[in-house]
Amino acid sequence: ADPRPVLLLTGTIMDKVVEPQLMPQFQLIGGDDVEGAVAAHGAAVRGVVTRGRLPVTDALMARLPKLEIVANFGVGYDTVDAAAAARRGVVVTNTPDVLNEEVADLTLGLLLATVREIPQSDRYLRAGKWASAPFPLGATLRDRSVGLVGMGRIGQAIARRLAAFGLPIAYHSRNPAPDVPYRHYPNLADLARDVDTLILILPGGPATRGLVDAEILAALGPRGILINVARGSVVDEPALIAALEAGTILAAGLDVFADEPNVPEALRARDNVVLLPHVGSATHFTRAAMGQLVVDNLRAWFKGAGPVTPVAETPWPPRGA
Ligand code: 8YV
Repeated sequence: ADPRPVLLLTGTIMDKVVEPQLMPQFQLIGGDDVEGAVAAHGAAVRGVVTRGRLPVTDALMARLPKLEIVANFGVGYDTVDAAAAARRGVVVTNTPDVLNEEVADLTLGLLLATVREIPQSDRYLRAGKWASAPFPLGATLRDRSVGLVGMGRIGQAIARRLAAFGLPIAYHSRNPAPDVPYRHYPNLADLARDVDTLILILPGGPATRGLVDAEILAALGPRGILINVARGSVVDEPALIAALEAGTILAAGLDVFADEPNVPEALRARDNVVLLPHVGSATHFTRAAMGQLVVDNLRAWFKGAGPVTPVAETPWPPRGA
């Protein structure tokens, strides 16, 4: 029998970085046919590698009795039931830190694109409208103050950039972040009322579902600009569309959506939104680093050295050990 540990891949992970490195050391199953692989070999699976397209639920883990580790490609692991993994003694890893600066770069790009209407200006020029009239004057960053929702590692990288832009910064998160000089708001509605620009960079999942709703958008107000580089689930998307249509807020820049890759026509048809296809970390450089961290976690785990980057729900060594 093949002594290599069996890993279940829930789809393609990163066929130029991850799979070629795993292949010599592991038996890879799944990919295009997860259901078939689980039905045939579920009892042998010791690791799951996922990119989040197929959720790693408690029900899936129940069919993998030898499961030890779920390695998530991505810092956000809202598609993995980490609490259930913890109950089962399964460690979950993600890919933190290696994408902080990349996502923060893209966030500032999306902020500038939205406030200064960069894609709209480009469309205007291409449509041949420049010769008849200059592009209409619009909003600025110069009179804005920014509220970050989430002040984790990526949030802090965004805040450093905003500080260099000379913008006032405040933030909301469940607990104040240590060593952060900005004002902390325990209540999101209060933050939304006090700023005119909100940037969402917090984890998805049940705890934050629908956090930005009609009330928060109303508090942000008619000058309001919403930037979301977190998860689509954090925003009540119909409420956002209604707010953009009614002028409750001014504009939005979105890299993430409720039902990716499906983006509501109501958003696609609007001119006061900038829409990106979830590209926050999507560069050769950073995706390679993320892929390498997935590989490093699996290699470390299966040589008995523990995970490199376990998530908060499954600390290593385990609590009480
Ligand atoms: C990836 C992300 O798009 O890291 C994350 O949380 O959202 C992205 O970097 C995704 O996880 C995998 O494709």
